[in-house]
Amino acid sequence: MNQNYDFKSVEAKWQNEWLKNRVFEVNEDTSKKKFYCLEMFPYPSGRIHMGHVRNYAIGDVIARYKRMKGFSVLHPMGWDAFGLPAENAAIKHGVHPAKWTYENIDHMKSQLIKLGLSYDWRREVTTCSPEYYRWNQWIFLKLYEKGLAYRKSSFVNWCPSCATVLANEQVIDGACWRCESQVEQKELEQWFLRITAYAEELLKDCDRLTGWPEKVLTMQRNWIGKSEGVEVDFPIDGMNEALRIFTTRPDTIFGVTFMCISPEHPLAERLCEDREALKRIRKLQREPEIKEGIFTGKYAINPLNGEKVPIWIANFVLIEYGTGAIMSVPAHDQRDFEFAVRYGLPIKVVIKPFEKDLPVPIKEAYEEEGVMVNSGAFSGLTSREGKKAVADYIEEKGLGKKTVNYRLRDWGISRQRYWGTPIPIIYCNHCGIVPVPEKDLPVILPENVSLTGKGESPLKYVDEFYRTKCPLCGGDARRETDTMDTFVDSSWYFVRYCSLHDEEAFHREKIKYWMPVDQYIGGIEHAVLHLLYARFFTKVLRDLGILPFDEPFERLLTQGMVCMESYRCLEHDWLFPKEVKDGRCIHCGKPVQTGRVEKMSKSKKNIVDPDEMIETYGTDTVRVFTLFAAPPEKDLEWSSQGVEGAHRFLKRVYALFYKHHGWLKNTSIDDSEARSLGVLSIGMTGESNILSLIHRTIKRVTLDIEKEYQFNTAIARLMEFVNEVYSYEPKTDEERKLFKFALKNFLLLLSPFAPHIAEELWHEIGEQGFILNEPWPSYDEELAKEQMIELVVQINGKVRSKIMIPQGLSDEDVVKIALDDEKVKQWIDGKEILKVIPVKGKLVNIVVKG
Ligand code: ANZ
Ligand code: ZN
Repeated sequence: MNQNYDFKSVEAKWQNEWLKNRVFEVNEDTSKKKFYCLEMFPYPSGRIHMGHVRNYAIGDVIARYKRMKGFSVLHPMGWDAFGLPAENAAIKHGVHPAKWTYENIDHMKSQLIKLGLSYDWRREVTTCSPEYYRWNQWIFLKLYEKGLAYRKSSFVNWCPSCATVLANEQVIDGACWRCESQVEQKELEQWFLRITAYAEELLKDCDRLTGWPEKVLTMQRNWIGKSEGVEVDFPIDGMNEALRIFTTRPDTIFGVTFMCISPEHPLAERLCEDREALKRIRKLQREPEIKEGIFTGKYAINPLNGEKVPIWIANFVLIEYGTGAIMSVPAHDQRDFEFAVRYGLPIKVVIKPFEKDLPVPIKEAYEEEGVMVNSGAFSGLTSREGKKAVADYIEEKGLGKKTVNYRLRDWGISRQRYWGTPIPIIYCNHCGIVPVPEKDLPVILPENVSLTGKGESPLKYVDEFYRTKCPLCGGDARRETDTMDTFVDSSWYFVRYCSLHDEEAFHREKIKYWMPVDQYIGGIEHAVLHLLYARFFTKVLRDLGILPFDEPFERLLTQGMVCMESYRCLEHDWLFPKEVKDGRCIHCGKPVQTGRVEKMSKSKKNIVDPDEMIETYGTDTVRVFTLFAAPPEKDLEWSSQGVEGAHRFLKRVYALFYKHHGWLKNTSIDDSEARSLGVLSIGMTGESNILSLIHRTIKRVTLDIEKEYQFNTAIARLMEFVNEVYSYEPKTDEERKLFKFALKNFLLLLSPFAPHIAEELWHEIGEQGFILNEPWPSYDEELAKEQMIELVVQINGKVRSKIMIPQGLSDEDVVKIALDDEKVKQWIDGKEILKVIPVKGKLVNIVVKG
């Protein structure tokens, strides 16, 4: 055995062995229960960053643990390989997006292999390959057949800087989610997927997703945004026409003082003569800060009280929501209130608070519940009763009907981009829109294009692609030149992993065995977009008879961010951590300013490069650090001391085994022998029994993993174990046997976290086969019981309390327990503590003033 922990050769050796022996390749094994562990696949941007490392390390621990627990584990990886950055790189550096993408994939794959991740690479999915995207196209055709894919002209969110359409979900506070430019409105013919057809089911099934974080479910529910209300027809004065509005507050209908319609409303042009004004309002749509309107000169009649109210066109009324028209009740809706104040429109109170009166005039809208007033026969009802009573009345009299509305919009998937899946549609002058016949799939993305990055899709200028023949009449026709939103690619990739490349994409048997994903792991930034689309596609594929279930992801873990403080020099701006030495800039020697701890980002240079870390400390250290520094769902603060600490721990593990390797190799012991020896209570120190120590450790580590994947505390248990046995010297044969038993089990527990060193030491102590194929150790409740000892607490030399505590706690924990003790508190409360001295985990001396 090598005396030093040579992590480089150890890690390279086992990565090689694993690949050579194809240990991560998995096939359907009906004798075992399956477990599908999936991490969100990365965009091949060029290099792995620490966020990836954390995401995949978490997944790898789960996969390895489940494997040892006897599951047949599917753990695949792939590339979300279409997208804008490849095109931007092409424009900037003159490389073809395909070349750029595939080179990045090569490099990143080698990085993932160096992380020791247990992927079955035979299943690698690359979304930009025709053999993958042909199925995007196939799904699109199926959606088209079912009327779930359709084309319409509409205003779209347009990012002028990316020169492309953005989905509503990709617009954050009016800005592009990628480049943060101000988003504009532009009218285009677009393809849409009818996700709204599944709105109710997507909402309802949120209740079933008990393995998802509540936060994510709330975001999904809000995004779908179901609201129940009524549609009411307001006749337009002097026209044979009614204005239909949607409201969730029929109880306020007697307070209507004006109406507002969207500038896109079909009646807008007929009601408003001033075309210029209308144009101006249109431009201001989706600018939540601004409230602009124009009076049409026309009036509507409130069907409940016959009052005539003016009709306005307002920028804040959305065409896609409800009916695109609203009844405005300024007294009870703040937005209407501000509009009324701005344009001097009347405000009429019809809901009074239960306890008090509203000021006259009111200073803001009263939006709470209350009692109806000035509301004819309905006055006196509570607003809650009124909602129902007025809605019933409206239905009875045929003035309107109760309806449900969803915030969710259909998903616009057309992108004026090159690097994406071609939409399999042909336009023929005679036959109109013609879907590409299934047998002609895939529609291959041509390689020879010139990219400008602006405006229309570059495919328009590739004649061989653009000009084609109509599959129906054989006449001249054109292909659709837009490509699909890349979120289509990631909406079903988890299904593709179930079968191998030379097999069909939707292999029923294999899908039935592997799906759904048991554990999905990824960033919270995908809480609405990706996860909602994937749920939608799952339901669509179910309805096509392909998937025999309703939801793709049983459990979801959203890991926290990897954060770090940033450094800035007056002279040299942001600095990488390695450009700072002793608080000074290494370039100019000026003191640096330290910024707050925040997500690692290139712009602030508060990043550490995984490759460098692996080079210096090894993969196992990087894994242990990221897993130990915080529970998976919490943010993690990168610290070089922390990395050093993780590295020291592994070195200590290595040294411990090195110290004993001489006899370990030739000593063997199994479970039952260990038990019979264990009752002899051979101890290290006389109080702790090594057999119960290892059982306790197995129990704690297992429970920590089982309960919410608390890997940080699990690793802490392993560290405690090493501390306890580090200086133990077994003397007799029996003591040696028991110690070997403990150490062997320790390695099993360590192996999901630090697989390389565990594998190495496993062989060094004379065990056969790969440790990763060993079963996870089990524990005995009786043996795992905590051994309690009495902790004595002295205050100023007098014994003041005796507390029973588990043995083997750290000094820090013991002090905490002592200070929290009720009896102790009585003696120290309000006094200044001068000193606290823990002694061997059994005694705490507290010295207080006075
Ligand atoms: C009258 C009223 C009185 C309203 C009141 C609210 C408060 P949710 O809950 O999100 O569904 N609304 C309806 N369609 C709209 C559109 N296309 N653009 C902008 N606003 C629209 O919101 C429903 C409420 O939002 C509706 O109820 C309507 O205003 C407004 F004291 O009608 B309410
Ligand atoms: Zn035709």
